[in-house]
Amino acid sequence: MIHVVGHKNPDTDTICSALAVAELLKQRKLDAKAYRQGELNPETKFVLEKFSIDTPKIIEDAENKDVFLVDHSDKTQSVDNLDKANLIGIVDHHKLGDITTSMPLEFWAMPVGCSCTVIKAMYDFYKVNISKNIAGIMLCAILSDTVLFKSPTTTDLDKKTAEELAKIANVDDMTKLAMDMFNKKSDIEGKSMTELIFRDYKDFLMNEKKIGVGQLEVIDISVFDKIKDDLFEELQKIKDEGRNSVLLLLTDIMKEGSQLLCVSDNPQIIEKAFNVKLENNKAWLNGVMSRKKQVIPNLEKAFL
Ligand SMILES: [Mn+2]
Repeated sequence: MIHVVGHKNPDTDTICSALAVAELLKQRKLDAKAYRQGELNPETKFVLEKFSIDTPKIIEDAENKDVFLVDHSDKTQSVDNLDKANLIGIVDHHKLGDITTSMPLEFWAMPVGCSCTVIKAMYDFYKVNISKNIAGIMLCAILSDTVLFKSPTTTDLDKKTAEELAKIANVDDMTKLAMDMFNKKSDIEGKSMTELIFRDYKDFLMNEKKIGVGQLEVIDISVFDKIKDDLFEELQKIKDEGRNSVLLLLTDIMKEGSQLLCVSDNPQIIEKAFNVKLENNKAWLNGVMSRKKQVIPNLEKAFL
């Protein structure tokens, strides 16, 4: 059986992509099932409930399994023992990571705003119809990853694909659906610092240094004012586990920018990466909404 799975600390795109690819593989008469690596965030829970889709089961080890990866190609974000798995395929829209294979595989990657945009192209390629509920969660993934088409990662294909999926899913107000989702992720009441930081967090290896980058997208970042000291304390703990730097982006969906919180052994490299001066380990990054397009490339260049 093919285990379809996205990255650790799963977001809406990674979960919905695993479900959509597993469904496509089944339609292609292959035995496949979606899995997840970690707990669902409140936005993803809302999306699966809305379209009546069951939560995928957890996968912890890839050894001797047939695996199809979605939404990543970096080992640090993938399942343990991936090198002992049989990698069947990858669908992604990030930078190419460090995963390699010894066998030929199906590999779909496009520089678009969402993995589900690529997956829609796969459905079209195989001439497979998308069910109403799968179309609904794929649409939500696009709205989430592109932040309702505001993220600079958004392409015309994402917009066109979202329109097509909305028609199949019978969604007549995409903006309302997106705002319902963003309200879910803006509710941080009662959440622990660990849960918040790891909700959408990725580790990267840059010049042999481990760099962690988390991101929280909310409608108004003033919700974090009262807990910033606690966030910093937790960031320091995560850094002390053997990382060179840990960054947290507090992204304001309405102001279309992010406040950067950072603890680092090399703060001057972080300043160089974003061309800013850190004040009390913080800086406002105007217009920065996308980790993959506006944050990781800058960091990789600065850490070279
Ligand atoms: Mn994605």
